[in-house]
Amino acid sequence: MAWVSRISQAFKESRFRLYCQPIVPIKADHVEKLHYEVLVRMLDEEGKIIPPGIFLPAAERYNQMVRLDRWIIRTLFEHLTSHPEELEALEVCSVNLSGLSIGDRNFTGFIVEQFENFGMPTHKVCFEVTETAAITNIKEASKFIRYFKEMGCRFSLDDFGSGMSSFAYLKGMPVDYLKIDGGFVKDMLNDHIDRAMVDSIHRVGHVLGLKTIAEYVENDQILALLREIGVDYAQGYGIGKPQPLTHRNV
Ligand code: G
Ligand code: G
Ligand code: MN
Ligand code: NA
Repeated sequence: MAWVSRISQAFKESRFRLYCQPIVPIKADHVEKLHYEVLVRMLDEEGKIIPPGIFLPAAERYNQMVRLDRWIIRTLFEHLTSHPEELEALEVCSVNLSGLSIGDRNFTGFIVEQFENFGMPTHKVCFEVTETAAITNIKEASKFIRYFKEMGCRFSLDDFGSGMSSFAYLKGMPVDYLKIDGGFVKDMLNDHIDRAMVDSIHRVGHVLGLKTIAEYVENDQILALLREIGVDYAQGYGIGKPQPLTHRNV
């Protein structure tokens, strides 16, 4: 079956699922509430998971990305507001937005409507925007970010260091968190260049007043190195794997 019909079929048959992966403070001197990133999965006709690296580019190509981002936000807000104990235990959840959604004329209005309809607290939502999406569409992205920051949401600049960004763009980006690209983090024990990249991105982030998050933290030695550098938060298989949102322990 062609991808365009596979994706619309998946919408019809409710075969998208929300997963979440914890983001934890590295220098925790006190217990904080939960922070996790929400990640989408698609099931095939037999219920097997199709990796996002496969279906997201297809969704993008066939104009289904904005629809999917909308589905994710609606489903997440509905889930959290109908489980008050989960919402209470939550510090903030990070939601990925595609560049296409940020550039979509009606997307801002849609999100505002979802916050209102569900009574979802704006301060419990953080939007993740990749540096590439932010910079390709810098005027729209800045406008979008300022609007929702004003409403109380937080923002992360995702995959920082892997795309077409430079530190110069960072200066004008009104975000709260800088996510250091996992590609540098996962090999930093053996690769002194990757280690220097993580260190540099972290330092510039801190000078700009941003909290830093390292992705792809796969083991305790990496975590120890990040603690030494001073990175604020860690996410990765060594901390916790993505889990279905509905089976989370709170
Ligand atoms: O979940 P993970 O395996 O593999 O995701 C791979 C890529 O897909 C990552 O870059 C991630 O940001 C992106 N991705 C995962 N979930 C979502 C989502 O809900 N929305 C968007 N826009 N991208 C997502
Ligand atoms: O681009 P984004 O940061 O949104 O992507 C998050 C993706 O990274 C998720 O798809 C998730 O499955 C994947 N991921 C999370 N932790 C690890 C890890 O420790 N190692 C690797 N290789 N991938 C990870
Ligand atoms: Mn992300
Ligand atoms: Na990322």
